Amino acid sequence: MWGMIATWTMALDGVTLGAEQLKSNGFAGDAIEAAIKDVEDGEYYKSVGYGGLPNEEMIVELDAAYMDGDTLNFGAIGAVKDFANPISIARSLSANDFNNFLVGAGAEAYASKAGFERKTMLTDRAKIFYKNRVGDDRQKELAPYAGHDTVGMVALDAEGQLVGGTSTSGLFMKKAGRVGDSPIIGSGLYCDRAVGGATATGLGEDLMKGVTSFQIVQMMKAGLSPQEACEKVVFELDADLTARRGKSGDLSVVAMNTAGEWGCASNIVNFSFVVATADASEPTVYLTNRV
Ligand code: SD4
Repeated sequence: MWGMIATWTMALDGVTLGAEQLKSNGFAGDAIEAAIKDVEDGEYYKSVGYGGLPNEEMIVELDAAYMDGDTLNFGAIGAVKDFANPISIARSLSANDFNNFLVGAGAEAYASKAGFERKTMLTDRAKIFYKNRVGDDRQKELAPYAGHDTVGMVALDAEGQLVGGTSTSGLFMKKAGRVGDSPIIGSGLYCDRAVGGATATGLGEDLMKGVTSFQIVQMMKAGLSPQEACEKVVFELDADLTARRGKSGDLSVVAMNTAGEWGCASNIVNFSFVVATADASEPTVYLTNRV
């Protein structure tokens, strides 16, 4: 059995690439890196890599994480400017016993020294989005830009190895230095080879309040199916935040267990995600609606 699950329709080409590798007995970590790089290289995704929308200073700052469910090793970066493939930098940090999560200038110095490709990630198209919104957003409360599309993926390979990754430019118009849930192990991503993996997209500040991805994996460990675990964690967090604070931000999650069973849940309409499994002839895009 092998499988792969990813947030948002834009991941379809990347998942197709990753699934090809998994089908020919490739390592889940290689499938994750190839699939997320494909999304990072795409110019038209609002919250990932090249073309991702900038912060309030018109600078693209990128967050990413990689986690190996076998060793629980992880690598992560936050608020990194001008590198083509944050997921590859995160993956390389996962080989260490410490210094696994680097941010800002230190992360950039590490990536530069390690020879990762530098690239100007702000596109003309993203500048136009920025110029159209600047002025308005400085006065508004931070909110996820409508149509946000952070990528998070979990892959299970034929050997039973489970790896996950995330990559994002975070929230459009965020403050310089703001880091969301995506590189935070347990919030944006968690993988345990003995159980399964989960990843999240939405308002990082709220996803972090629920330590969302870790919770989903814990629920699966306690015996829930991936679908049950995703629904329990997302809908309980939504209800809890609404009861305590009068509102919840966008919360969307996907998960896969070590049997290749998968699940998803979202508190928004039309959250899309992509699934590839050994049983299906090709990767499929699904849409979820909260009922
Ligand atoms: C963040 N969770 O930085 C990310 C945003 C996101 O699609 O998921 N956008 O808070």
